[in-house]
Amino acid sequence: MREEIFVYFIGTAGSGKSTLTYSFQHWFELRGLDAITVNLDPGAEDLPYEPDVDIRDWISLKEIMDAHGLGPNGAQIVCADMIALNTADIKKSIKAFKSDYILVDTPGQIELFVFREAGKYTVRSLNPERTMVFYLIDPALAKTASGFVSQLLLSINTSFRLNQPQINVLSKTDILSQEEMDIIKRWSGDPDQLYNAVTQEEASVYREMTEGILCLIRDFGGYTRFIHTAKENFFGMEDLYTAIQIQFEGGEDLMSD
Ligand SMILES: Nc1nc2c(ncn2[C@@H]2O[C@H](COP(=O)(O)OP(=O)(O)OP(=O)(O)O)[C@@H](O)[C@H]2O)c(=O)[nH]1
Ligand SMILES: [Mg+2]
Repeated sequence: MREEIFVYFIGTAGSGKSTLTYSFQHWFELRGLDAITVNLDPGAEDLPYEPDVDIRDWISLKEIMDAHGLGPNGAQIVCADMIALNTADIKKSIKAFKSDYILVDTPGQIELFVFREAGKYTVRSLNPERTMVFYLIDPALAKTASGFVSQLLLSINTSFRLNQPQINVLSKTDILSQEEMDIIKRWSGDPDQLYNAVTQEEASVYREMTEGILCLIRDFGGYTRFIHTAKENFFGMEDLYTAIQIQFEGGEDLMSD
């Protein structure tokens, strides 16, 4: 049996991780392919899907808050570290499904998964050889050039921390006008246009810093193609799937098996 592929959706709070997890699994289902969903957010409320494996079965944010007298932020940190303590059980649960694709929805606060060691440990423990990260960029935070650059920096930070194949996804594209979309496309394809846009927005004192940051983005994949998604009509799902096939199957489509 072929080993399963882990697909992580990571991004800032509200960037659309849970919605994309739901849409992508639904897309798989409609094609007769097998994918399960894993919720790794102990504080998740009202998920748009019913997770097949749910961290909330092991860890409850409310219980941690009550037991340790913590507020939601402090409790989230304790929970994030507890995820790592439960990876063996989570892995067992996932394996029991014998599914080809494991779609992993990560905690709302990106820092809990990306900056703390627990996230890295979880990814490594589940399956570091067959892991792919889709980094979600929220268009609401990418409409200005400096906002867009900050998002790319967070994406690079995620790649630096987790060290896995990673592709940027511009989520919720339906909230952008055609003009806004065109501008973002220009920025993501042309370092000079992005540089000019940032330096026009910001005072000249930032020029040197901007140059350094844009070099970093250029050198570490910031100008690669984005996958565009939106929750209606499964927009972008085929592209996500193709990216996975290219990464792991050399472009061979598992649907043909
Ligand atoms: N217009 C539009 N709204 C979307 C789309 N995807 C998600 N949303 C909305 O954006 C909000 C956040 O979506 P979620 O999927 O919960 O985002 P998340 O990243 O899981 O959020 P947290 O887990 O809280 O960080 C919800 O109100 C969604 O309905 C989309 O493609 N288009
Ligand atoms: Mg979510």
